[in-house]
Amino acid sequence: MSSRYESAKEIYAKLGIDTEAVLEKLKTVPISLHCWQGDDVTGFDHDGPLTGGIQTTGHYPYKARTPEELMQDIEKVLAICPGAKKLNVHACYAIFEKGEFVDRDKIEPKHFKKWVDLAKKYKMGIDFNPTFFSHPKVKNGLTLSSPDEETRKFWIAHGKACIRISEYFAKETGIPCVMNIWTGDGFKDIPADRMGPRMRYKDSIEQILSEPYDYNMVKPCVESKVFGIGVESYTVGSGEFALSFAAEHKDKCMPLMDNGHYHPTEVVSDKIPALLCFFPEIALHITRPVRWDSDHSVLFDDETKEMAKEIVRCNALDRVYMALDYFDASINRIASWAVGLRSWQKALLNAMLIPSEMLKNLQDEGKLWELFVKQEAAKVLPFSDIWDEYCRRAGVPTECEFFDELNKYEKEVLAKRA
Ligand code: RNT
Ligand code: ZN
Repeated sequence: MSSRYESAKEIYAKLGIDTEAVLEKLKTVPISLHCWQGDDVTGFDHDGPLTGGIQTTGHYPYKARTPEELMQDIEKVLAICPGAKKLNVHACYAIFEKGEFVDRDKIEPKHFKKWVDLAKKYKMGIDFNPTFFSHPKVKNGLTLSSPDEETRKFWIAHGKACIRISEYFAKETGIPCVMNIWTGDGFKDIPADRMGPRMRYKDSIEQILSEPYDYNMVKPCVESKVFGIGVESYTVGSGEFALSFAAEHKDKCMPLMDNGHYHPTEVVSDKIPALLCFFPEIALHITRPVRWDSDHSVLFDDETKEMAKEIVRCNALDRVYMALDYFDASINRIASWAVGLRSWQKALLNAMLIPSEMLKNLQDEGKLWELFVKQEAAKVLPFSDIWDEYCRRAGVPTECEFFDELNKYEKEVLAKRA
């Protein structure tokens, strides 16, 4: 134990915070690691471009090209980040035998066995996502909300297949599987009918959720979005749509908020406690939007800290499913992945080290300028000494060692891929 940790521990103890208890708790909180940062959301079931209003930008070399390379990179990220993790897999990451192929409406658990093997190796759960984009059956930009019945049927079948695969993940790992429904359905220009696509989307999701599953183990959620690239005028799955849908089907799904999916001055940190008043559980996609839903890697920045603070002080660590969702192709992808994961872990630790009870009391007693001063004081407590200790105990690099570790992997593994 470092002397810096010892002295920081005393400082926190004076504020009523038991750093030992915090470190013990933090390491049990799972964060879902998105497989799609490693290959720019490409997957293994198609050769076409990324569609659905999302975009990766940049041409940094060494992207993972095969399941083996992607898993190798994931294992590296796991090895250099502390704490509990889950894997987050998209349906387009189905792994087929040589010469085998089935379309997305026909995928089965066996196509994801290798993901289960990886998860078991690290005692992790798996979250899942049907892939309603980057596919020839996206017709005129629409999937589950398409007026074309054949198209809609195909995508409903895909959603149902994904429920069955989610159930397989939950059974194999013994850990609930969060299955997120997001589509990029929408229009570039002003639509003539806004309600029709939403009614069809509602019906489609209801049909998907009619596939039998145990809600204790399979946790479907509906992700909303304000707009996407090329889909600027109208999004079928808007904020109001997704929230209302989840509220109406509370016994079988929950809302998912992605903090890149709102107007720039809206903050998800404020929405978390609002939703927790009504929903037993909610899900998050944690990202960093820069001017648009750019999906930059998460940083230890103000809004990230604020989101974690809300989860912790609402005492909701077991009510909020936390998943990362960003994709940066402009820098070393492992660095982007791991910095994002560590940033969210830091944000949670930071939140757990804030004397929230004391601050809450000041608010309730109306001592607002004392609160103002003490909230600022809390920001400069010796957080980094606790974080370094957490990393040391987990056997992962501390901040000072981190770059060298990434650089070594780039030289020894990634650079050989070119
Ligand atoms: C897109 C959504 C969605 C995707 C992933 C790949 O804007 O955030 O969650 O990023 O499904
Ligand atoms: Zn998302």
